[in-house]
Amino acid sequence: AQAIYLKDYLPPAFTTKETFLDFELLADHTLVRSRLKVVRNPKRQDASNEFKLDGNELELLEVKVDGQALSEADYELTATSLTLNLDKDAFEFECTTRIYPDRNTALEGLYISGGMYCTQCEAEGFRRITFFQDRPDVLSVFTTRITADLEKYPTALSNGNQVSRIEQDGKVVAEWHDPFPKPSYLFALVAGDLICQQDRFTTQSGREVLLQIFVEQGNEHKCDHALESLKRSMRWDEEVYGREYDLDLFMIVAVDHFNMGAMENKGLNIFNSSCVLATPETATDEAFARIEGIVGHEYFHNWSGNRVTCRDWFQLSLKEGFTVFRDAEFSSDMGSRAVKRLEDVSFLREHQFPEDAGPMSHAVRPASYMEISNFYTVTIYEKGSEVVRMLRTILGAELFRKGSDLYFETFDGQAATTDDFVWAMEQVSGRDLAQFKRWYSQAGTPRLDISRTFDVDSGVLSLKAVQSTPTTADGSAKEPFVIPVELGVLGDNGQQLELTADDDRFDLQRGVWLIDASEQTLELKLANQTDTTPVVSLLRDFSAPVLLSDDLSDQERIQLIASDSNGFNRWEQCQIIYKKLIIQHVNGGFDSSLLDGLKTSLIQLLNDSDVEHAVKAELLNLPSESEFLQLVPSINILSVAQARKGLRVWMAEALKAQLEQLFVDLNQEQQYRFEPKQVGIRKLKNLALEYLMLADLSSFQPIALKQFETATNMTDQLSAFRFIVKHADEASAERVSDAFLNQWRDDVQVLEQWFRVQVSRSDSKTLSRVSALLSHELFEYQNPNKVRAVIGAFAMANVESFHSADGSGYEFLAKQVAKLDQMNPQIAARLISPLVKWKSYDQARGLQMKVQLEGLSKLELSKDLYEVVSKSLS
Ligand code: HT7
Ligand code: ZN
Repeated sequence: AQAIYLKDYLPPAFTTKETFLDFELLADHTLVRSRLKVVRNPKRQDASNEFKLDGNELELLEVKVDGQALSEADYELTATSLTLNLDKDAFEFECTTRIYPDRNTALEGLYISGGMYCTQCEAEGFRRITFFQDRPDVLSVFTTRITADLEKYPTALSNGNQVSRIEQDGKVVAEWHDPFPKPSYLFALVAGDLICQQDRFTTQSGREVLLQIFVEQGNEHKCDHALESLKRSMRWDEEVYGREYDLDLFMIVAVDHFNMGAMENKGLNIFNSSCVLATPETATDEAFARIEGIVGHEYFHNWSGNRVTCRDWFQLSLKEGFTVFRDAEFSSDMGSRAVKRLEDVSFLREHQFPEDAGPMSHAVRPASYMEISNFYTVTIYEKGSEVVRMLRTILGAELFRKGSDLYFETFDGQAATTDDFVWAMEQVSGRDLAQFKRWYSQAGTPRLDISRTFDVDSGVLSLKAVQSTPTTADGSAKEPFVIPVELGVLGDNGQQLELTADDDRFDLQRGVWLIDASEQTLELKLANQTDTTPVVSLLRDFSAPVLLSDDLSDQERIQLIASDSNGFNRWEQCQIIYKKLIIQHVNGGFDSSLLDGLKTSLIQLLNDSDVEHAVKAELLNLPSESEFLQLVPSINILSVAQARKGLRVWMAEALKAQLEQLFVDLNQEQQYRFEPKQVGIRKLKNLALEYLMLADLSSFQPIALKQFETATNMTDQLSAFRFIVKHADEASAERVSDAFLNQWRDDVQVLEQWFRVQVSRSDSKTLSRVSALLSHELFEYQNPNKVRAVIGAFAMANVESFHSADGSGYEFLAKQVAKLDQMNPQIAARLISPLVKWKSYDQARGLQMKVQLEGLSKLELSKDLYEVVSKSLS
């Protein structure tokens, strides 16, 4: 497999302006006739006559140029392209291809999910439908005709507006036109027998938009939350970004077989059904929040992605990083800002930091790739969002909004780059952001060390910052980043101290320090006399994606937990203490004086009625095992898991009285609503229940069982189910599992949760249980959600069993990945990721993982899997 490089980018010699597609959906194949209006591309400087189209697994039946049929001698046909040499300024190109959607298990291009036709074209799926310039810098206006059996496929949809629909001779012929030029990756087609739920939205300029959600029969009662989320997203984008929807129709279709969460096709979003369908009885609060976020994310792409798209796939974060940032702000505005931020930071540290330290490490704007599907990563999405967040922190909210307005106005209808985005921010702020752009071009997580010196006589607090970034997979040396550090200086009881500073890199008003050198010092003069070195609250709200170390004592951290006005940092100081304790345990045992201090502050927090319920729950959540791999090289992951468990048990016992009281106070029956206060109550109540089970299983298992049996919403039922399966005796776990399956076997979304919970229990039979699930009558290898729920959840979430010392977990995963690679390479390449970071583990485990990767490398692999396996072994 060949790598593709950003430095080789060249605009095509020709560009397609109009695309006419005619799909005939036949019983065992589909005929696709395409007619393209092509012109020379003004962006290309040389006089090339090459008209190159991409194609993959297509049967080519006919090619015409300006109405003349071509013979094989007139073009060059390879397994992945069709190339013509045309000395013309403009021409019409036609071709007919035959494809087989029912054999398409890769779920890219046109495929069948549960009897319904649907498409997934991003990134390079369109070339599996017809020969086309399948690259995001070719934008054309699409007109699509679909002919299908009327009885089986009465719903026939594509992008834009429906221009006609005829039902005749048992067939439906539907024609759609999308007036907005778009790249092929935003094309969509759906045909099935679907039910639609609809609503209306009036835009800020007074236009009426019809909103429709299409689902399989029987799911129509599960659309309300997604519809409401859509309306909230539309209003939010108008209010916060001044962006209005541009078509008269916005459609969402739910499909069961989907490689990712959802897809922002223009006017016709396609969603993984687990990311749309919800009722209080079948979906947890977490699922409600995820649906709201994803509906928002896909909707926001209408501007950040569709109206302004990407020039090439190296610019993927231009749309994804920005859109994740937009959806995170949307979710923060709809729910709890503090909770959203700390959830996102935990996710980043758990997944993106290890990626950045591993063999698949890449920059937010990568320099090369083999298979673009492998680059839909936490770096492109989540770190990309952090980069946009830093831009907002540096510019301030007002200038950032001006910059985004300028970006949308300037590049509307065009394919842009991350440089264009930063250019807009430079224009409105007058700042030179050249050095800041290293966040786009350099991979790696910077280490930032900040230490204090305090001169009592002058009242000057000096902060010395040292930054360095370890080498990443590409081996390049790292230049200093521009790191915005939000900070506050605090007095003994947590009050913010007044200060002055004469430093152009410090914004006194907003408390933002820009660190742009390897070493840098900031002098802060305190307005009032103090005798002791003041406490600093650093990197507030996680203002930059770095690994910070500072010189705060345990006592000072405890003080911050109690009194920092920045909620994020109160949580962060708890996390630092938890990490310290867990590492202590791995090395011998907990420091009891630190435990005492922690206990006092946690009790104080739990009793503080000003702290949100959800934040209290988050404060009691421990960092995941994977965060320790970055902190202590070659640490034994099982020792970390045991230490973590030990700390949880200690917390459960130390806080038992408070947790019991909370459980009683919060366990009140109320009509389910997805709103922040209720969500917080359920989160804290269920967390209390799990801790109480850890402290006293015999007393609290019956309470969990009662909650399982009587719960009226899935949040409470699934929590109880999960706790019993994880912590109770085997017989009880089996009993509730059977009961849950009997209750929910016909509900696809709940069934996924059942699979997940099944693989979460760690005991000597785990692996045989996981294997048995793969032969379960309700399991399907062809359904990525089920694969993720069984194989993915086992490898990612059951640390103790997956990493068991005999290596059986690794062997199991490698075997499954090899099998899946034959059906769905994208899923196989994603699923292997727990093995990829083998170098971060202790030597014995690392070797066992490596052996499995080496075994895979000897097989005939897809391009997707080959890239990941070969990079991890190099
Ligand atoms: N932009 C979408 C990406 C996506 C995707 C990529 C590769 C393979 C399958 C896929 N399904 C969706 C989703 C998003 O970020 O909004
Ligand atoms: Zn996206």
